[in-house]
Amino acid sequence: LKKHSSVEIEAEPLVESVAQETSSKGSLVLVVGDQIDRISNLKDMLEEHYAVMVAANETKAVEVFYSQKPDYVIIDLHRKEDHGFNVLASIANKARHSFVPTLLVEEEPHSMLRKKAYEAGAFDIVHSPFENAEVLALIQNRLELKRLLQAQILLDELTGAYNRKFLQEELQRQWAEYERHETTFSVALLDLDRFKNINDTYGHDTGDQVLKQFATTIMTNKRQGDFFIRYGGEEFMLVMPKTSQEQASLIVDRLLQAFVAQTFEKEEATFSCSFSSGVAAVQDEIKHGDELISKADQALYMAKRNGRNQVRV
Ligand code: GH3
Ligand code: MG
Ligand code: MG
Ligand code: MG
Repeated sequence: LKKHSSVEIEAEPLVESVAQETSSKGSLVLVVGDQIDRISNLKDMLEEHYAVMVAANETKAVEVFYSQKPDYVIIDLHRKEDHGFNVLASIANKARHSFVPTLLVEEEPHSMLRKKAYEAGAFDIVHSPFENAEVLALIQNRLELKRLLQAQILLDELTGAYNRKFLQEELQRQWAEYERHETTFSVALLDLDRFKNINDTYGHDTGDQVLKQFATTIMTNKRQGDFFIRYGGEEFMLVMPKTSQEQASLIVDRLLQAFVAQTFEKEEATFSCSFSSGVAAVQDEIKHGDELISKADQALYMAKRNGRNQVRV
């Protein structure tokens, strides 16, 4: 007998929403300053927890900031205040918009300098010499906030899947990777079957619960490193790096089996749900991410026409 998991719609929360792992490479901290002893103290302290890059002058600092996209920036003002403030001025806007906190290390505390620094966009200021543990805790707090804010703008609220903003960014990353190394990647569109019926029969709330459970099923069963995105109402996408069309179609088929094996219970009724999927991989004739999605969409259309509950390439 095949084991079926069953989901009580009226019962308390379903499975807790599953967070998708982001790339776990840890945070990158950029340290700006030219006083060797002070910088090496900072570097030693940080390197136990983060990847660290050092920029000794203004030009280098700005260049590294825009090319390496650090998660956190520390500017050691030392006595050359102007350099520090110039760096801050050059990065402040971009840093704010990508939630990158900036920390100034100052040598002589005076409030006008601190006021100027905050106005220029600095998040925090510490006075040197400082307690390593305290500054590390400060950085950790700020990085945690950055992570939460970023999650907020890239995740779909209902399902916890990534949103389309994330999709755009990820497709660009995958495309760049493909052009550089010719590593193929695949996308799949997943569209719930006859979902309107579920809403019409059991109500919108139940429809929402099914969407959540669908997302949870995909996120717990997908491979680590694949990205699951809410593309539209009841339409989702899986981006599979370094994956051929054949592999991708097998993976999605496995996800489909996992999903259809589940039953939902609403009051006296028991029902299950399926999805249809169209898979496409990058190939020479595809010149743009949109073309790839449109190819997957055509395959999805065929899957629907052919009776639903299936994966097509
Ligand atoms: P098909 O198999 O052809 O895809 O049929 P379908 O009924 O799934 O497709 P259709 O496009 O006709 O209907 C999709 C429905 O999904 C209509 C819309 O109200 C519903 N829907 C979209 N987003 C949400 C949502 O967030 N919550 C709920 N409950 N329903 C949603
Ligand atoms: Mg439809
Ligand atoms: Mg549908
Ligand atoms: Mg649809």
